[in-house]
Amino acid sequence: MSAALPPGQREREDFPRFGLPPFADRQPVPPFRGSLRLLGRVVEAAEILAPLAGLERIERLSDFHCVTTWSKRNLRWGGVRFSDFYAAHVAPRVAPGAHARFVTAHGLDGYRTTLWLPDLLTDDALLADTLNGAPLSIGHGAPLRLVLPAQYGYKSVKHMDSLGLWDTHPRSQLPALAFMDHLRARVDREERGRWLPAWLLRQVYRPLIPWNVKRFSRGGAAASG
Ligand SMILES: Nc1nc2c(c(=O)[nH]1)N[C@H]1C(S)=C(S)[C@@H](COP(=O)(O)O)O[C@H]1N2
Ligand SMILES: [Mo]
Repeated sequence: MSAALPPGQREREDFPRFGLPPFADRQPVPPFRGSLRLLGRVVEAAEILAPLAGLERIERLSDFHCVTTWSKRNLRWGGVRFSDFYAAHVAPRVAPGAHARFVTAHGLDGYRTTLWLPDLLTDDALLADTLNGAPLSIGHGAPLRLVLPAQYGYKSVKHMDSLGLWDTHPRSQLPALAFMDHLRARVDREERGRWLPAWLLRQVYRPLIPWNVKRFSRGGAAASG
């Protein structure tokens, strides 16, 4: 028995490489350092060389919901809880008395998104390096990605190489596209974007899916040779 999908979502059988069009051709090329840099106003700058090492490994089954309305069910991600990583490596470096409330997650392809820290400290927020029992492919975010099943896919940053910690809300990366970026992006509340209603964003995004899937499959092929 499988539960109904969240409002406005439709199931896909495949799990395409996907994202924001400007990043389609920017798939990073190995070898990867696999480290995570800390940056931002309220944390001591640092490079964590082996971010998962020594932390409890877990596997979690979850559904993945892209804001453009496609969902892929039953993905088995492996890695560590983001909260464990945070407790081990970030919290000890937060400036005394500072309020770490916002996080920017940055990918090697230049992609970036802003998150509300409590959304990263839930039990199902992962730093993942495997998918369905195999090392993460480049298309799906090697060497390391966020997996936030309660949020739309645009918060699950692939190829993550740095994290920023902030006390005030950082500006959007692409100001012209700020309407697409809801701080929390909760799937069950259909927080697809800022300002515009969810029903409108559904209609705008849905017809673009096939075009973008093609765009990203070509972009991935080009970047990996
Ligand atoms: N680094 C990076 N992370 C990203 C994106 C991106 O373009 N670059 N796109 C986001 C969006 S919109 C989606 S739906 C998912 C797609 O993940 P997938 O390619 O593994 O299907 O990645 C998210 N994380
Ligand atoms: Mo997405």
